[in-house]
Amino acid sequence: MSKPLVKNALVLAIALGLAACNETSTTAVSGPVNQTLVAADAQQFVSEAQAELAKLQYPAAQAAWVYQTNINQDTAALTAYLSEKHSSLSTKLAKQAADFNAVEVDADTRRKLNLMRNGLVLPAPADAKKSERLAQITSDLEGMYGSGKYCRSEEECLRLTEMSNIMATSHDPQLLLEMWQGWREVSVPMKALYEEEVQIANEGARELGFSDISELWRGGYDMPAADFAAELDRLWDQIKPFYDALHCHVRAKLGDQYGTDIVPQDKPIPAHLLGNMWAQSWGNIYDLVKPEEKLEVIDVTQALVDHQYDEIKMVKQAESFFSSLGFEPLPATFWERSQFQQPAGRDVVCHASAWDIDDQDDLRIKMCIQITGEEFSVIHHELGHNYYQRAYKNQPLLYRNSANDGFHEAIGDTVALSITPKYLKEIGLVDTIPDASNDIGMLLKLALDKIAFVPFGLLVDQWRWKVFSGEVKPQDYNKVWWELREKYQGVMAPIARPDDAFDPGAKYHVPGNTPYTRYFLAHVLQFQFHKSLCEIAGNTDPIHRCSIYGSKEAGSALNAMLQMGSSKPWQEALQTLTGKNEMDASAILAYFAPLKTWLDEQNQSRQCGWVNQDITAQL
Ligand code: X8Z
Ligand code: ZN
Repeated sequence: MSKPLVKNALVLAIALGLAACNETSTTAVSGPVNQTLVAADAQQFVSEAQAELAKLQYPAAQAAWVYQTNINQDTAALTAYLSEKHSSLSTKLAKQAADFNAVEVDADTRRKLNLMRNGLVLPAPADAKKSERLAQITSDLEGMYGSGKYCRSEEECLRLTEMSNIMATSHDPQLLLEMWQGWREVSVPMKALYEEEVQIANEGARELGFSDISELWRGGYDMPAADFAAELDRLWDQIKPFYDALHCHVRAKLGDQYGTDIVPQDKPIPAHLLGNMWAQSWGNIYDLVKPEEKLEVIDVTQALVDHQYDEIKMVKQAESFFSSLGFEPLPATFWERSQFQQPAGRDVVCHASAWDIDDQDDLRIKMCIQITGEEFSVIHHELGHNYYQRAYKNQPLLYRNSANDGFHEAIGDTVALSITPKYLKEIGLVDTIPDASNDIGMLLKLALDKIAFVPFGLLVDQWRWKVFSGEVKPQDYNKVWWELREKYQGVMAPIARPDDAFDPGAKYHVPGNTPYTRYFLAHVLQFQFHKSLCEIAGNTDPIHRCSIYGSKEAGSALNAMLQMGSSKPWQEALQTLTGKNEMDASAILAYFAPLKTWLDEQNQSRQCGWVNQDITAQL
């Protein structure tokens, strides 16, 4: 997770982003010339800044941990206090870094100065009152999400974990609608706070010379912000035809299941029927959309239950995958300090995250693990963060981060792509490996998670960037959210939304202020990584059957990239592992290619695409 998301010191106030420009030379950046400063001053500034940040970062991380694993007014006050201190220090240093804009410095120092300036998520304004208010709101929103409940009656209140389980397993449209609506009551009171938060953080961004926070968020990718936006469009254009084919098939099958009154065949799909609270990944409805012919597809949830896996055993199993690649086992403190289960009697933020409290060995995950195949993958996802954090721990503080934030999100997922039938047999979770005639089932199940996610991964920040820039005003927050959901995902609200609804706030990363484009990138990158690692491992199977389990060669190639941290532009890190310096969706498309052929056959006589108020998408 990051902000787990991924939590480490820097990450508390500084995102997992990178410098805005790809600095490879020693030329000075433009800006007011300060005659008195020289390169040695810049180096000294960077080194002192890192030391100052380190001093505050660890207590701030500890306070955030205590808060998120025990939400109450005292822990809220402690985390707000320390995060304000850390955040105002980070912003002060970011401003000072700009003093060196016109000073000729070596490329390494320039990169660190850029990271200092561009790495903030919500910059604090210089005004102490505003800075304190920002920290307060940030912690309040986190707490509101973490402690959120929907009460069906005076006696029965449900938490997100329970509601998500119902969304994943029920096929009762009334019950699904109730859960869907109920969880969105939690975010109604967030709206005013969110508005205020955006306003204050925008002030902080302007003090740093950015037009608003969106410019900051888009600036962390070693390329101009406008080029990055174009990169996103390019990648989405590559994937969209596949997504449209999947959407068409799923809508038709849901029409069969629920009737075309509930699932009209020319409109977006109602958001409560896709097996997930946010309709972001659809693997849980595999049984409703699977091929007619009887195919053998491994049910990992069932296998875990049959083999009496508990939370710890699932994490141990995931750790042993990384060990098989040559990574050192996790430290004893990981097992002592992590939160694996939802504790009784107190509120916690259940949304999964990975933490690096001291930037050295105090690695932890925080989850409320469910015994399901889906959560088994999430555990690998989180451990991917932890192994990344450990791999770059010897870098200078400003480089203790991923190449770009998509890389951090992609590592654990890459490893999880190797949870193949062959691997499951090897570790004794299943007895037989289904033969290749069953592959369409396996590919469909995975595509329901991976391909279905892509437009959601894109739209969350498309919405936020418009909100931050002021293009979308508070009165239109919810309306534009649903316009984007319809445009990108072809998913619609199942019922008219009330005027005071703030549906984006029902997704963790909005009140949690975690940038989301990282997951879109991760879904592209993980297939690029998987392909390269499989080649390195000498795989000869079709790519969707490749597991890198046990390959020390693949592990060491992966580690070579991880240990670079953010010391080099991400293009170089990508090149190190894949030999290419561009993000490219052809790997994900190649992985699922046989499924595309199958989907196109299924859709032959179907009317695909969707129409809504503003947007017509025709296939
Ligand atoms: O938030 C996460 C991780 C933690 S970084 C569990 N993910 C996104 C989400 O849940 O919305 C992973 C995939 C997308
Ligand atoms: Zn993550």
